[in-house]
Amino acid sequence: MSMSPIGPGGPSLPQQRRIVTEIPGPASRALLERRQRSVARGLGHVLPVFVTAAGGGILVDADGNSLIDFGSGIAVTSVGNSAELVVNRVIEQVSQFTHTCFMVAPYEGYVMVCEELNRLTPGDHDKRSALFNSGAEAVENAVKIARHATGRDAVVVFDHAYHGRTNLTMAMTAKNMPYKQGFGPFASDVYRVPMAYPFRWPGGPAACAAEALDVITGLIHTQVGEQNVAAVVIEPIQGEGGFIVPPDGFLPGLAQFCADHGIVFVADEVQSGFCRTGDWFAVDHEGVVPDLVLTAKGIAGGLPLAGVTGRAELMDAVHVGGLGGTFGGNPVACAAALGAIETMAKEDLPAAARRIGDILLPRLRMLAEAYPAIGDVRGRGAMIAIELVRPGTLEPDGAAAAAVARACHAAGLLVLTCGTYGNVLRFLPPLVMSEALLSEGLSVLEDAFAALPATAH
Ligand code: PLZ
Repeated sequence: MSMSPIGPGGPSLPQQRRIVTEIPGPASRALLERRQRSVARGLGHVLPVFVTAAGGGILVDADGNSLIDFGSGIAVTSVGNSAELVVNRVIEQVSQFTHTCFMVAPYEGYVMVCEELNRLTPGDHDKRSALFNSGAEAVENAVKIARHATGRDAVVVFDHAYHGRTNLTMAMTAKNMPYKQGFGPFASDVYRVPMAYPFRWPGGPAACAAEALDVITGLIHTQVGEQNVAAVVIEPIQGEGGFIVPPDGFLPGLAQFCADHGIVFVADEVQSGFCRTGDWFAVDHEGVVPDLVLTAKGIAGGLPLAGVTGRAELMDAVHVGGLGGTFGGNPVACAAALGAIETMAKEDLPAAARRIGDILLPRLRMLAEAYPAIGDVRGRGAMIAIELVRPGTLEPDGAAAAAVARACHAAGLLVLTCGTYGNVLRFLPPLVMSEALLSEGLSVLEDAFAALPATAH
């Protein structure tokens, strides 16, 4: 097969911002009108430009605008959009066969992805994996496995957590609007405890790890009972909830508590995994070895795939036929994952993510000095955020975050917001983004702050 890029997209797309109409332009606006008449209102858009091609860290829209992508489709296209090895493997697979259903007649690609997951996830214990379609499905299945293996019901989750939009994962997700409002009743036996959130911890960041562990283990003891807890599920760096990085020592302490009480420690690495934070997995930073690791998003370069990987004795506790789904581990998605993982290893994308952090963090810290509305600069690798507040307070300023995001969008930089209070701007560039493009994106962001009304800073 030819290794030359195939489409108008892919890595050969010029890595340059180029704005030729207002954003969104007339072609996108016309499509948006069709969209309003045909697509359910419940699906929102961060930036309503209709994409026609994408490659590396650039999105091209229907009006011919080229935008810098600091979102990666919510942390998915870490290897770049339409990455060469992903495209080649997908084309090869899609022309061989598209689907059999792994539960009907298996194929090697599924096994290869599981072998890779078992090899790459933390710990050298015996592991097994199972593949699904989405992050939420991975979370659902982790809970099924943990409950089956322990014979216990309770699941412990955290303030600011995001785990998905299915019924069980809505119960596990913290934020009401827009995720849960009107969608109950929710699944039972889900218990929420505080998150170690250094910026907002009442006792201050230095006390946060120890105090949070005390509060959490105390609540579990008094309100749930350790012996009833099947799993503690945590995002090692929280994503939708605000890119909250727990203080050093917190995750190891939590993992130890779980080990002491026979609780399955589940790391939801759906957003933080696959090189995003500068390690293959965010828990690697402190050498934490979860019992189960959940992956999705970045695993397959943009195709839908998710995995649950963990201790063989937990994974294999489930009876034959107890796990599955029609499309889970689809052969095309598996081929894409193999191409994405090969790219991550070949191009050393953990190092690329660290380099991105080294470029973003100093510039953002300088920006925070100029604009006291930036209350916190945080993150690791290429999972970086700034939290906006009313200057000199902890009061969240979601309006300022929205205004900055709007100004960035108008100038051709796609940024995402997040956070329980909607006041966090997050930066998730593809890990292959060039330094020049990163730097230009930061300049657009700096201009957006300069254009904020003075009352906001
Ligand atoms: N766990 C940690 O970040 C998905 C949500 C976008 P799915 N985050 C993006 C939205 O508004 O729907 C996510 C996550 C973590 C689980 C999930 C769920 O993954 O693939 O969206 O189901």
